[in-house]
Amino acid sequence: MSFETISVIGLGYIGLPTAAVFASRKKKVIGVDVNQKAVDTINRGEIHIVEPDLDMVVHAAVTEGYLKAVTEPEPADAFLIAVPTPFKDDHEPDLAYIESASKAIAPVLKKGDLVILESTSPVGATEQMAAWMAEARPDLTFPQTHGEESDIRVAHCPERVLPGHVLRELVQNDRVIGGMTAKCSEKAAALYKTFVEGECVITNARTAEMCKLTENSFRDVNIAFANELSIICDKLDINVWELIRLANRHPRVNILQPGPGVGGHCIAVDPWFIVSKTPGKARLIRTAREINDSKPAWVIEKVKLTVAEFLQANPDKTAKEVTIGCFGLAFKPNIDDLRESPALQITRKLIHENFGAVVAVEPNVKELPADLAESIQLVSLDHALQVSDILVLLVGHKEFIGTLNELAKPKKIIDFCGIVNAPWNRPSVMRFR
Ligand code: SAJ
Repeated sequence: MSFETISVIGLGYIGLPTAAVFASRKKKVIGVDVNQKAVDTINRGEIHIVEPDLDMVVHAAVTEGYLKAVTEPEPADAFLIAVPTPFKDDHEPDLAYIESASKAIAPVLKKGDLVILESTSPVGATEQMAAWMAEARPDLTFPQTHGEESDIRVAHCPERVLPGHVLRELVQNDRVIGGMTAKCSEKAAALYKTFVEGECVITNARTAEMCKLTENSFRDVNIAFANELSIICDKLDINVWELIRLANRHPRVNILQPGPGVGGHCIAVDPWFIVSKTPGKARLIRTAREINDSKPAWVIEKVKLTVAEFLQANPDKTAKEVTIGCFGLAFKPNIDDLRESPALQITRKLIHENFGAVVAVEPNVKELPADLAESIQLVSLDHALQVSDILVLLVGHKEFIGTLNELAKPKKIIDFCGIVNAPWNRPSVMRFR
């Protein structure tokens, strides 16, 4: 099975690295994106997203002629769809991007082509995608009606890479291959073996869809457990990080870390895809979402309580004279991604409380996007330490660990991410398991 030309639809955090890795294996890759600016950037050999080393790989792929970006699909032997799958206001999955991507490639499909859905999707989305393509191309046959005899092969192969480690994980992680038929799986596995060094494990499309949702829900439930423990421990005057560290010494206990909430584009979204399909059954999964989503509000209450305590201890001051320093704005440690970030959400809300000033430190960004720059004052670590009366520690960036313990000693500190309350964390050993 040879794939001369591979098309990747959606050149975002998953699509672009995937396109670049295929191109680095000397495959002709056509990247498709509706965003003309992103297309132009890529065709200049540059990137519009932040991911370590991706710039070099894309630059090489474009200059050697293996990767080009376009806004309209062109014929190819395999199509990988890596578009966003957000949820709507009621937490129902929004498949509009998959619908428009599958309808956009339908006119260029030909007998023998393979279409893979990589976007994280609710169970049944791959069948739905195949139905949209079949409707647009009645002259071709699809697996849902023609099984192993179909002209077009369709599979779901969810991406599972961790932002910040995408290029390594794309190659090394095992890959779940969920074909709509056995031949669909076989063809999809052959495609991924172009670069995947992990195992390509074959299943059906529905199980593959559920598998990805299960992985992220498992992490969400585990973090919710840690977050619930942190609220309980706060009441009982116990250091939750020490507690978890001790409990994790048990050979069959492995609790994740509490924080100011769960952010990012995956873990806070995907569990809802299970809940929306089986609302009465997914009780634990829903509760975990609710616990994690309510953590920022709890953090804000704790800050307000601390300000009240501070004012009691400093009766000469008023709330208007209190400066709050927020440490970290990104959605998790050591990245520059501010989207869907609980730390950012908390900082924004604190600005609207009646305090004197709120300053923020985020060592991973040089300047804030325009809409944030108006409301949040971004300052250096030293400056924040100098001017803040209360230090609100929101993200365990490596720049804060160790340094903050020492420098911040005389200040009032509220630690929501284990920077000072888990002194065994050092940059060298700090990692998210
Ligand atoms: N978080 C905690 N405590 C922890 C670990 C994480 O509060 O112990 C928080 C982080 O601060 C962050 C959020 O959870 O706000 C999510 O971060 P993450 O590192 O757990 O996950 P993501 O969203 O960057 O990537 C996840 C990964 N999924 C799993 O680890 C099961 C990744 O492999 C997936 O490919 C990705 O979702 C995705 O695209 O679905």
